[in-house]
Amino acid sequence: MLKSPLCDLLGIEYPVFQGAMAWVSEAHLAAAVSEAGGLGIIAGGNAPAEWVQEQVRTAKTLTNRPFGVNVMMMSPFAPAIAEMLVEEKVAVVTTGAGNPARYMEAWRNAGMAVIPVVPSTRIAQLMERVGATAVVAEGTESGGHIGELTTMALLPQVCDAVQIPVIAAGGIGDGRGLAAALMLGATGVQMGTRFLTATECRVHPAYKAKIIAASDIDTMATGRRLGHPVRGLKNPFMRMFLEQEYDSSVTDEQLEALGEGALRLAAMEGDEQNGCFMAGQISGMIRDEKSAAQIITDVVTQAEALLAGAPAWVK
Ligand code: TUI
Repeated sequence: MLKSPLCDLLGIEYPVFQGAMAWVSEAHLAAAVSEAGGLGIIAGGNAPAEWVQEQVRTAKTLTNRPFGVNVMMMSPFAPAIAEMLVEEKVAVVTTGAGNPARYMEAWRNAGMAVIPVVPSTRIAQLMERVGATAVVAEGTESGGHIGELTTMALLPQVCDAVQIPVIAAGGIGDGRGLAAALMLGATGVQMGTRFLTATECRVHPAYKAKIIAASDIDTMATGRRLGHPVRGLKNPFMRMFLEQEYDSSVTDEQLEALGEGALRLAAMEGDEQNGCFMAGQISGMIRDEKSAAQIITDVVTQAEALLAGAPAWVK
């Protein structure tokens, strides 16, 4: 049976997180993943604290197991969400797209596990210093807001740089990714794109269909000029954005404005023309929709078989 210290640390059965996805991972998906023995994570995204609180309360009615909430640090609602999470005594908080140092003391005093997502060893060490329980090292293969390093290069370097547990994210879609991540020093994995196509995920059906139809080369990153690149499926919106990005007569403010609301259009309306379908590079590996429980069972079973066969490599 596949177990890691992360399971004991968080009281979960399998070392598998469902990555937070703004406009996508709400109470039903998160609760299904936690019920299946992983860690489901509700995405705060840019939503108001009241909406996130509603999701937390719904998830509590659907599972007695631990689940998490992600705070997107660039959100104007981040301070209110941070406070609400303490009130609700959420088991795990993950953070993305910024530095959560100012909330760390309140969260840790409330007994919460705090697990920032980091794109570099420098930020991993900063998070450890300010009291993080663990970190998610996220490679550029991920969907959404990304760093520059690949998971293959980032993960062992983060593992060497900090003493706290490291969870791998980016480019992981099946048991091979889980087994490899453990070999690179991780204590678990986080998957976003794989869980976006879970049966319990309430995203627009066109979003799931686009991921299932995607091949290995069907994602691209835009927004490098703005300092926060975003990976998503190639489509008219992403091509238009890239074109504007290379046009020096377009100001950064105009470019930022172009991106606003595009993720909502993808997730809620399935708008192929104007939506930003954030997705990771493993989109090409996903062939079907299946339940969160099936995803976890398949990933864990495959990793177990690979790891059990590993002695054959050593003569
Ligand atoms: O946060 C993510 N992925 C995201 S957030 C998101 S919502 C969004 N929508 C439109 C534009 C931008 C965001 C969609 N996907 N991943 C975790 C992550 N965190 N990647 C990179 C970072 C990060 C970056 C800088 C973490 C910390 C950090 O610290 C900088 C500092 O303040 O020192």
